[in-house]
Amino acid sequence: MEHDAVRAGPRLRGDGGEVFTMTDETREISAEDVCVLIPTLNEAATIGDVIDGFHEEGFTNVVVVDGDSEDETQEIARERGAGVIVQSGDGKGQAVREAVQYLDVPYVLMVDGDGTYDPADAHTMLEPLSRGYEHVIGNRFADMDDDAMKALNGFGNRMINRAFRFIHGADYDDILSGYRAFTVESFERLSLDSDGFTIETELAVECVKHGVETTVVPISYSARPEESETNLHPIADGGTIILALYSLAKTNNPLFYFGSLGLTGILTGGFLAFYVLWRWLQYGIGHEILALVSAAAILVGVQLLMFGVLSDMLVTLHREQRRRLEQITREAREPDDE
Ligand SMILES: Nc1nc2c(ncn2[C@@H]2O[C@H](COP(=O)(O)OP(=O)(O)O)[C@@H](O)[C@H]2O)c(=O)[nH]1
Ligand SMILES: [Mg+2]
Repeated sequence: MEHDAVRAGPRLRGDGGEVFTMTDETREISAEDVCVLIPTLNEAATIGDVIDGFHEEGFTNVVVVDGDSEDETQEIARERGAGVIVQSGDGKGQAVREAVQYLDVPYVLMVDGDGTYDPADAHTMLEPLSRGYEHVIGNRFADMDDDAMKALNGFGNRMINRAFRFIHGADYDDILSGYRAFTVESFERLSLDSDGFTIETELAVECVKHGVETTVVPISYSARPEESETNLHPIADGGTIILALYSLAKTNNPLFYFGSLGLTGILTGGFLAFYVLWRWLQYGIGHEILALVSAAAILVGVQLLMFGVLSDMLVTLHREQRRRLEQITREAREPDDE
């Protein structure tokens, strides 16, 4: 198991230490090999400066994937020399998935169009890719302006990161960060289907699941300028993100997914059983129906728990096999190493 833990980055499940299996050679990443990908929806206030910022850092290939903005976003982007794609569907997730299909470079640097991320951090973001990492997350908590995140959003973010660590067993510090650098090849290995703001969550979970070499680098994060407005609704989108975290656990950590359902059943049944027993002993009143419900809840709960244990075994075996397959593929690709 420890190799699996390795490929998924540092894990907290206690199933192995952190030993990287990457090659020692580093490859130089030139700016031409990178596409700066900016999903936008009504970002006219900031998009111009964001594009200029990346041009100044030496990135000529800047692509804006727009969700049919009602303001001047598309015109400004074209004026500043960025490529503009209009997404065919809705949501940031759909936009990013669609845009990556059109790219003909090996590396993508994805960033918000709202001016909250710093183009000067681009090189920090890309550097790990030159060492063989496949996915890089910019950690906003490393250097965040005091007013960049509302208290509620900050709290929600921390809770979500904690839940991710617990459920998916990897510590990525800031899974909801919009600043990402990745190889197109690793992106294509992930099975992504989220449309909206769950795309970052799905990226993080899929990286763990598919053993994408992932790392985190510190970046700075500032507030949106006054005249620009977020598209994110903290309560609704926060809820969707937490639900996504949980439902993605089905194939990544089934013991948690089914186990938590099972435990809920067992605890509810146990509580009912206790109540029925107490009423009968104390007052001589019998609650047949409740007793039946309690027994059913406990039975279903135990079954779900067992199902979780079995699925966990399947997932573990599957990972083991995938790791072997990957090893064989690697060895087949480098036959003259020995
Ligand atoms: N193409 C596209 N971009 C979107 C959509 N919704 C949000 N975005 C962009 O995705 C980025 C992140 O969204 P933002 O509102 O900044 O979310 P926040 O950073 O969590 O506050 C911004 O550049 C938005 O303009 C959408 O439906 N389509
Ligand atoms: Mg943003």
